[in-house]
Amino acid sequence: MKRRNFLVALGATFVAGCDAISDSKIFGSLVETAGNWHRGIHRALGVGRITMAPEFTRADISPFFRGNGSLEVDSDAYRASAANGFADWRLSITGLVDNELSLSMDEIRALPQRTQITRHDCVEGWSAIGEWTGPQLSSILEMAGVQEGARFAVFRCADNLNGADYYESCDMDDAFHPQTVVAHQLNGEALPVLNGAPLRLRLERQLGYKHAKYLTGVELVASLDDIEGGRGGYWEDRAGYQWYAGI
Ligand SMILES: Nc1nc2c(c(=O)[nH]1)N[C@H]1C(S)=C(S)[C@@H](COP(=O)(O)O)O[C@H]1N2
Ligand SMILES: [Mo]
Repeated sequence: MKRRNFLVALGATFVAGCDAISDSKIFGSLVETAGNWHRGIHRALGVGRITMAPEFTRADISPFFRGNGSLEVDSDAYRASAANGFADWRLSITGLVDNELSLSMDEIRALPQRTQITRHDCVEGWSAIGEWTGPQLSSILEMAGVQEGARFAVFRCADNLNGADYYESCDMDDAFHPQTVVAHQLNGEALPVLNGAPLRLRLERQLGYKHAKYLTGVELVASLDDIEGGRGGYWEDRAGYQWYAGI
């Protein structure tokens, strides 16, 4: 893909920050990776065009953002970490990256932040609107340096649900989408335990089960075949939920 088309595909938010890094090694590796990104039905519907999930105003925020699925992580280590304000929590970035990272909460809070008010739609039939704050996943992946051949981001979680670790995944288009955020705040407060403290993914163009809570790691891979059940997510492996859960 030509560099200009690549910029158009990424949209204005990313372009604004692009000049500074356009000659960097990181940018070069992103451009090479871009050739692999255009696959899948959602792309066929809107070639090269970035679509944004609707955003709302503070007046639209739901009075209570309910929890669903795991409502905490059932381990002494998690409870100890929570009691300590998650000061020891780390987010690892591994797999097909130039530099594996292990980020502290302070490092995550020190990155440029995005705040967005979006509607969460659960496949079970409820919705809630909340204001999420955190760094864009794209800025974290740029720091790590995406290697050629990376096609999916796998999201690792601390909770175990009915005997298996929760996990999710998305393609590189969604990983670099401007509204894909590693959130540490809900409605201006530290993320509640119920909603995935201290870190949860926001993947705004897709259904609720894609928004991994209790996030511990992001792993870039070439294929999902060898990850857990091979279908890209906890519910995809068990209940036949769609991997691309576009809203
Ligand atoms: N780690 C983890 N992430 C998860 C889940 C879970 O059980 N564990 N449930 C998913 C589902 S089905 C939904 S609808 C949302 C619920 O987010 P909430 O608890 O903030 O409402 O989280 C998603 N992410
Ligand atoms: Mo859900």
